[in-house]
Amino acid sequence: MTDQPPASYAGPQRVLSGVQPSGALHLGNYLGALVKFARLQHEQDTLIFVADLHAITVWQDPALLATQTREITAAYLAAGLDPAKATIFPQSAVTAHAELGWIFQCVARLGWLDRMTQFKEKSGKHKERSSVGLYTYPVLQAADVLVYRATHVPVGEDQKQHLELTRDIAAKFNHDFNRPGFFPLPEGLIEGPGARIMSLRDGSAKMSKSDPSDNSRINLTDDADMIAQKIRKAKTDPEPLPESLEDLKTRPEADNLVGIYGALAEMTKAQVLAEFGGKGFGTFKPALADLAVAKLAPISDRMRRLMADPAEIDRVLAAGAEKAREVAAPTLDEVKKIVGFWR
Ligand code: AQP
Repeated sequence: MTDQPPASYAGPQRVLSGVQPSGALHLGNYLGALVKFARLQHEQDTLIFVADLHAITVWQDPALLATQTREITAAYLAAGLDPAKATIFPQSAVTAHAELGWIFQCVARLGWLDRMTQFKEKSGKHKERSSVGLYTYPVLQAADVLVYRATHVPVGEDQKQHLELTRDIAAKFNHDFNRPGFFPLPEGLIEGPGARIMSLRDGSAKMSKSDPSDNSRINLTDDADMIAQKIRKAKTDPEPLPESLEDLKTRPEADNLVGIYGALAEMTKAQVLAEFGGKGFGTFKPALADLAVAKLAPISDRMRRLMADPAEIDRVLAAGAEKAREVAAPTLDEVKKIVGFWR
């Protein structure tokens, strides 16, 4: 009897995610991604990278990119990632991402990429002038995940569609090369109170690094005064906070601030409303500002201290890259064999 490969992925469970070094991190990145990374490292084998290959899909000043990579690493460490538990590394230091990325470009279909809403948002009116990389970046993202055969991907809600694409690519590869179960179909770890933090200036737009208004976001590097000022200026309506979740749904800005309070205090929105329902923003905003400062100030302090010792950050990244290369190599080797490349 010949050995049949298992019909579904039967390998180890593994967590993989990353953040682009494309600007200062904000509260959305922290709650939607970093908090989850720090929790998951205690539960599963966890790899977290700094997505510098993704960052250059839009222009990055070469004189700043390495420093920005160290800054993201400092944010990871300040948010509680421990290099003894999680593998932390720069994406560009593991060439297997790009190699598998190319193979996946030949697996993914143009029609799949045409449906990606993030490209439409990011390229805006200047599609023809966007880099090809910006268009194909979800394919590289599939390679980021699958080169480690990661089974779980903690991300914010904006990445849901890209994760679906990763699953489609994995399934098509497994099918086309008749290797059922070779790649896992990874699951997103998206749910949670910080999955979609919205802009402080517009409750219908997500908080984003590239929003031209700095008042739209709370940066992890903002000091206490700045955080309080941004929350004071946050767009709201004149009504007091509602008593029920139902009434909150029709008030996007209030909903966002209640969600932020809940995520920072580890409370549900219902619990926040039980405390603040019926009270005006004159009461709620100062309470939110105090909470945000109490939670974020220690993180920015730690980031500053870590950034004062870039050599230590480089040691973390170099050691992480070596470990990541070791994990990725056997999968890439096997893929090359499966595809039929000369060896
Ligand atoms: N507003 C958000 N709420 C919750 N999670 C968010 N994330 C981003 N914005 C929010 C999550 O943060 C992780 C890292 O994101 P990224 O830097 O790799 O890319 P991004 O999603 O493009 O982040 P930005 O801040 O919005 O950058 P720009 O402005 O460049 O587009 C991801 O897990 C993301 O889901």
